[in-house]
Amino acid sequence: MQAKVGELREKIMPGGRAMILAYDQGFEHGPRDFLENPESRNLEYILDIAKRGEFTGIVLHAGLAEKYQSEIQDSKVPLILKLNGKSELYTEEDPYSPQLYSVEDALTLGAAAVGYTVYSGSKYDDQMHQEFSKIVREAYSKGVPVIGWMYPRGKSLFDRKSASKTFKIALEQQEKNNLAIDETPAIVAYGARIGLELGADIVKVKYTGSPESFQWVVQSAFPTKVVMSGGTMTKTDEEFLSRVEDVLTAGAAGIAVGRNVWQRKDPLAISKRIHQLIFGSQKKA
Ligand code: FBP
Repeated sequence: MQAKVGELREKIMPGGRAMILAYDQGFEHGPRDFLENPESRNLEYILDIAKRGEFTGIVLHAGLAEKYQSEIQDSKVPLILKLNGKSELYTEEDPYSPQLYSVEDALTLGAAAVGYTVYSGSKYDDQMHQEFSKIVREAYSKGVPVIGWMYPRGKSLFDRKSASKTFKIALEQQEKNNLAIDETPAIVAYGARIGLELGADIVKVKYTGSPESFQWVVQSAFPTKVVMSGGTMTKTDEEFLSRVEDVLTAGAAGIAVGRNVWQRKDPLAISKRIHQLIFGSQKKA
């Protein structure tokens, strides 16, 4: 099974580099995310970007993966099935994102990998750590790589009530660098490390504001690979591209982003520039 995991890992991360298109926002945030570029509501439009932009994977929930199974296969863009999810409508400050589909469902849909969001720091984090670790064990027994969306958050962090030492370090970093608490290197690195400890192949984490701080995240997760999550669309293409450069400099494997690609006026243009940053030097080597 190790060989199969390696084979599929190479599919979504050729040569150790990943450029993944995230498209689970319709569930996580709702159709409001499509207002910026209304065409983005349509999976066929998104698949076309993924294919022509040479993305190494597309993240979907099971509904779309099932309805567009043949189109996804024809596109040859590897499917990454997101196994858990929650809507933004219920604004519980301690989030819990329950598992909705199984590794077996992912295999039936032809997925090359599975993904799961872990909100460490939420009062429900034990439940998510447990679900995630079971998914990892099952996925490995079936030869499927796992990506952890490692997003520490919850009331104790946001209300500044956490008594943890990590939180105290994070507060200092927040004040010094003007970052949100869940973007501080201490918190992001802890989330990434939990991903490693629970067995993830790849962890997807927030940007921490600089290549130096992101390097600590990459080092904390090693040998698990790290990809940067996108967040809301930056004002300019350059701003986003410079983040991509930063994380690559820090040793990240690449990115797994959505809105910063498909909300733009010309998603393909930015995709090509991202591709050049992630794979350009590799091809020359
Ligand atoms: P974006 O690049 O659009 O931010 O997508 C990355 C992602 O992790 C999605 O996979 C997920 O739907 C969303 O962010 C979750 O966003 P939030 O941080 O608001 O929970």
